[in-house]
This record gives sequence, structure tokens and C-alpha cells, in this order.
Amino acid sequence: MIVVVGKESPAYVEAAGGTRIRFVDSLDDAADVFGEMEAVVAHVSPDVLAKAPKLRWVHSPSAGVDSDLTPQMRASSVVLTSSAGNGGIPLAEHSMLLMLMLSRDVPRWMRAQAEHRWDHYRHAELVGRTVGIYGLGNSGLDLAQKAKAFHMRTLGVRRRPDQPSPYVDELCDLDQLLAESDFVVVTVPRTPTTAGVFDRDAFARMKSSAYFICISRGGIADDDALLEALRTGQIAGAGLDAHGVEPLPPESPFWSLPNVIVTPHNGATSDGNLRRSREIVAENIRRFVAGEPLHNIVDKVAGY
Ligand code: OXD
Repeated sequence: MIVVVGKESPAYVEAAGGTRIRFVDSLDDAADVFGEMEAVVAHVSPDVLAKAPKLRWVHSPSAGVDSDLTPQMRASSVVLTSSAGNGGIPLAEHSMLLMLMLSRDVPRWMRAQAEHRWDHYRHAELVGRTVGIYGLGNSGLDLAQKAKAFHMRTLGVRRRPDQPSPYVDELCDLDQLLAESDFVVVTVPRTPTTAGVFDRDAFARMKSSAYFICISRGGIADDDALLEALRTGQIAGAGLDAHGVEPLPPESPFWSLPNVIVTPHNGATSDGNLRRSREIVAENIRRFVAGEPLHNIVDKVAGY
């Protein structure tokens, strides 16, 4: 039996063929069938994992599976798949939006508009500027393509440099990315390897005119170090869609720093994301039932 947390979907029913599929609002509503459950489309807690002896496959509705990868999930033989690929396009769009907003100081125009004030000033262009993309997965690669359309120079750091990286002018290491980028854009998942990479030392190595943008996960930057870099002018500003603590608490200083644009982990919540998520799930249900290899299998050691 397959259990899906979410609205009933004819496409999933069709993909499941004759296999039983049940749609619930929350996994608690499926407690009576935990013993029969072979596959789940939802975030699964260690408690549910322990109560589902027949479970073979869990599909996470998220692209980043850091919160799904509990020690129990890591230790179990259950195959975990992710929704990676659903948000690459809107996150690349969001990165472009933040680069444009920061370089043109759009908040300044918005303040002036609220006061009906004509505030006319000279601002930067993106042409010729360097964007350093930390992580060349779905969003990083799409961002590279979009940045080239804006005539930017693109640098990229990726774990597997042997993979094709179209639209990336140069693959480099973190040192070069920090030293040369006008915009550093973090697109990597949060894993034991990436957590805390952007520390005091990393911000000190960025240009004082550069902006830091994070569209994947908080915790890859050390928030205290980022705050210090923003307050002291070590870097010019930041555009943050992902935050160390979410929701960002009302008392967080990030809300009120003049050189920061905060969005509420909303960059990927688009119509296209929903459509792509459903396509990924339907295809994986079809594969599961047919006994074919699943898409987006998470490497539980690498963390994505
Ligand atoms: C995700 C996200 O991982 O929205 O899906 O950040």
C-alpha cells in the first residue's frame, strides 16, 4: 500500500495501477495502516518509521532532505527520494531578482514610493559583474544560464567537477569564488560538509562591495558571522530566502538591517514548482509499482 499526504490525485492513482493508494491530510490519519505501508509520500518521523515494518520507500516533498535525514532514516534500509528539480527554476529566478534588487537598491525606491518622493540616483548594472555560484545543482545551473543572459561572468564551485557545467565560465574553489565574486549565491543543500562553510573567515575574504545571497538553506552561513559582516561593512549586503531559524523570529536583526532583503523561504513556492513536484511523484510511483529504479534517490551519506 502507498500512503500520500496530500490531496487526492488522479495522476497518482493512475501511476499506482492496481496498487492500493490512500490520500490523507496527515500521517496520523494513516495510523491504522502503518503495518501495511510499503511507500509513503510525506516527511516521515522516526516514530512512524519504527511502526512501519514493510516500508521500503519514502518520497520527501522537499528538494532538500536535511530534515528527513534523521539518524533513524540514515540507519534504515528504506530508500529515500527527494523532490529535487522542482524548485531549480524559481530559485534561479529568485536569485536574479535579489541580485537586481540589491544592485539597484530597490528598497530605497520602495521607501520613496511610500512617501511619494522622487528619489533619482545612479545604480549598478549586472553586466560584467561576477556571480559566484556555490553549488551547481538544478538551481545553480539554471542560475548560471540566466546570469549569462544578463552578460555576467559566472564562477562555480561544485563537488563533482567532472559533471557538465554549461554557462559556467570557470569552475573554481571557494577561495577564488570568495575573492572574485560581486555576488556569492549559495544554492547547496545543508549537509555535514556545507554547514557553517560561510564563517567569519569566509566573509572576510569577500570583496567589501560584494553581496551574499542564500536561496537553499540557512546554517550554511554562520548567522553571527554574517550579521557582523553586514554591520561592519565587510560585505555590501545580503539577500536571504533561507534562514538559520525558520520562520525568522520577529526579533531577528536581519529584518531591520538596511542592507538586507529578507524573503520568507518563498523563492521556490511557485505554480511551476507544484506542477513539477507532482510530475516527479507520479513518475516515481509508476516506477515503484513497476519495480524500476526510482528517480532522485538520496545518498544518505552525502546528505542529498
Ligand atoms: C525544499 C525547499 O527543499 O523548499 O523543497 O527548500
